[in-house]
Amino acid sequence: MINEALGLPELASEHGQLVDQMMELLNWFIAILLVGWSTFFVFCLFRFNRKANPKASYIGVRSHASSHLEIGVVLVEAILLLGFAFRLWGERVDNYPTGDDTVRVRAIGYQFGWALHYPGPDGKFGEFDFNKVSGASPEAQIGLSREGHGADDIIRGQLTLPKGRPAIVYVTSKDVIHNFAIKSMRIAQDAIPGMEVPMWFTPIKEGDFDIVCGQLCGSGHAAMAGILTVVPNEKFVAEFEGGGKEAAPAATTEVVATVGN
Ligand SMILES: [Cu+2]
Repeated sequence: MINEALGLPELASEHGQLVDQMMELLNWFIAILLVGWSTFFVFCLFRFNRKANPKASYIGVRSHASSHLEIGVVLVEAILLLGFAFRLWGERVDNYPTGDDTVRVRAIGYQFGWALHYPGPDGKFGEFDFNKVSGASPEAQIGLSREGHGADDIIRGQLTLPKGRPAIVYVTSKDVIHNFAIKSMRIAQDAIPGMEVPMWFTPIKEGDFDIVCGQLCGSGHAAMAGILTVVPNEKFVAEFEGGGKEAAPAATTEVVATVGN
């Protein structure tokens, strides 16, 4: 209820329900704290004003009510952390997708955009060649080599994923720290140069969802907005996995890569 009032983007991933539940609880908890402490503050303004207390008390409060309140707050926070946050985290870590239907994509952040790198029909990512790096296109940004496994790789400026299949996005950066954030999937991961960190989720709704850069990364930070398009599986297989045909050896595979947005 509070989530909707705060304008949380549409939920479109399998695990997102748990994230929303936790946010809903936290928002209620914070709302109660806000009302409680604000009321107490206003009460103090009147109860301890100069007129009611012409002479200052050097002893102060003797009741332990505030300590008990504080202990209560700590307890509720411990329940939130141990009961909900840890459970959510445990579920995330335990459910790392390993099945054959898992989609694998690399997301490389650069100033200022994202290159989405699909392994193509052979299911294997190509290598990189530093001599090919330039700013001409998302493909040139990462300097993909078209030799070997890279021959059939597909590079896009936007992300496309199939509905209902677990997806692992390996997030990294070419230059500074970015953050690959897809709010509707309730997921975000820092893109750190030199590290490739997997983040995974299962889209459960077709449609277009916003991707943003979640780390202030320079003057073009706001331009790093992208779109995740969730499509039916058949469409994804036809476009990114060679139509489900047996992968041909890389050397003879036709180059199906398209460049740009
Ligand atoms: Cu960025």
